[in-house]
Amino acid sequence: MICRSACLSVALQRAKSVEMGGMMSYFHGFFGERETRILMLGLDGAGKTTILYKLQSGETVKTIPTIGFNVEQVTHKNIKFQVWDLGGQTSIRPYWRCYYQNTDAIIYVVDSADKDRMGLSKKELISMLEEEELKDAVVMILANKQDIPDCLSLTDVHHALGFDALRNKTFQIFKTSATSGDGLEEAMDWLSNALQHRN
Ligand code: G3D
Ligand code: MG
Repeated sequence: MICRSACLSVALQRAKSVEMGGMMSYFHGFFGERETRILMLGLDGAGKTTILYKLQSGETVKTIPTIGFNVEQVTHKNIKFQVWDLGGQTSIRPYWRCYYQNTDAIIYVVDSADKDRMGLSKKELISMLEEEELKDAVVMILANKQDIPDCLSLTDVHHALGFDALRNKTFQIFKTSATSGDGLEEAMDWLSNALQHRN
């Protein structure tokens, strides 16, 4: 019931997509008529919204107010990006499943400087990857905020998240700084290639 109303909200928003260009053009055309669906997830404050704005070129990101949580969404031609915060809200998890179906890729964003919540970020990543609907999705992890002094290195972030949940996945981890944009192009390049070769 809860899930159905959240899904309805997505359906209603579908007509109001936002045009964007920039790095999204990486993905265009690979799937022909089929929509490419990418979820960007991570704890609040990890840098997801900043990345979303960097990826597209100056257009407004649409926030869909759904009971319980907000989903940011941008759609460019046949590529749909959906973004929301993970972390501790077990009561609203049923909503999330509405957005999992037909997901091609997950971008999981980690604040490399938030050492205190690295364990929580790992826990959320593991629970998400256990979802049946996401089992075939390509996974890209962004160790973000690499510009902050004393942040965890790429290797340290990888260790902190653990390797078990990512076994048997098409997976890669990149270091990024969303504010400067450093590392984003390389990461998106890998993702578009991984998606292309998967089909
Ligand atoms: P979220 O959408 O995952 O919740 P946001 O995260 O994109 O809103 O980012 C949270 C804060 O972190 C923002 O700062 C943003 O500017 C900052 N941030 C995002 N990415 C980076 C990065 O790579 N380096 C640094 N130094 N900061 C980053 P404010 O001050 O607006 O809360
Ligand atoms: Mg945000």
